[in-house]
Amino acid sequence: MLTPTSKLFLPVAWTSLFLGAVYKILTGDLLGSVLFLMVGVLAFLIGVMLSTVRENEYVPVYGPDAPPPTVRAVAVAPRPGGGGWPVAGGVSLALVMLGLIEHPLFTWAGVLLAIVAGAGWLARAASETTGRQVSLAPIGLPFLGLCTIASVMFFMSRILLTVPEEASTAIALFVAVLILGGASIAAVRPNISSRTLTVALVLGSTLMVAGGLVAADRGERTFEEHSAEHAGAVDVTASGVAFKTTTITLKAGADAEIVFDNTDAATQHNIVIFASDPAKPVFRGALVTGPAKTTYTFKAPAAGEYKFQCDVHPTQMKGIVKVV
Ligand SMILES: [Cu+2]
Repeated sequence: MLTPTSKLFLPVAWTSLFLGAVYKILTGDLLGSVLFLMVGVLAFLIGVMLSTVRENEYVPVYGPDAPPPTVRAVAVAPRPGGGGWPVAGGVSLALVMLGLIEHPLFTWAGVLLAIVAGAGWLARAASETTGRQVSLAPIGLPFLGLCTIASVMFFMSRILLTVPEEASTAIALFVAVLILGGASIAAVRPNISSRTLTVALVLGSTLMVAGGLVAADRGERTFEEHSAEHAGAVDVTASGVAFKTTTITLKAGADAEIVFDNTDAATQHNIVIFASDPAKPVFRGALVTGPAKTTYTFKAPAAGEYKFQCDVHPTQMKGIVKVV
């Protein structure tokens, strides 16, 4: 016979099996459908188990002439359980599973949390059994401090590496002032309620973690620029008192790299880039006596069209620089 609780779990089981099948058909993703399957099987097992355990859900029926039930005295015992630790254990398991799908980082966070939850749970169980309080504060507080510092470093670094270079300095300063100022206020005004402090801390860390995750997802600014820079290194060859490349394309504001190959023996060439007046160049490369090769590195100017030429042979050797 079905109990009210099993009537809750069995539909959950069918629903997740159905959703798993739909998910597999729509996306073809195996891991996600396995997760749905696991939830479904778990809900099914719980539902079956609950449908056999009925004693607590149905009051036994007594006849009208039955004697009143005997009242037994019960000893009041402390409520068993691990406080919040089982919940932390569950969260750690969820993190480990999330790590399998999303990012190994979640797995490490889950393993770390599992260790903490295990230690806390054991300490709590020991206190309940022996009646003596086991304090984890001497180990727990430094550990918590280290974890906080590490996570602030990690998430803030993700944010700072993703936002534009100029904004990252401002954000770093702002956060530093915020932390220092907040800690100072909390230190000199002990009458601030712990609720206010908790709300502020939870709000701040949620913002930081959310921002860090979004930033980690978007990727690092410097990484992208580095790869673009190396892929975009421009080769310019001077041969027979002429540039073999007459159009150079650069990325605005990026670190530009021009590999200049002068093949003319005993002849000096260089590259000077300017908007209109060669006397006011945005970049002037050193003269190279051929045959020799050099690499010019400089900051590309703002977007626009520029000219380039050789200082020694300005009429024969010239071209266009497109900065996009
Ligand atoms: Cu020249």
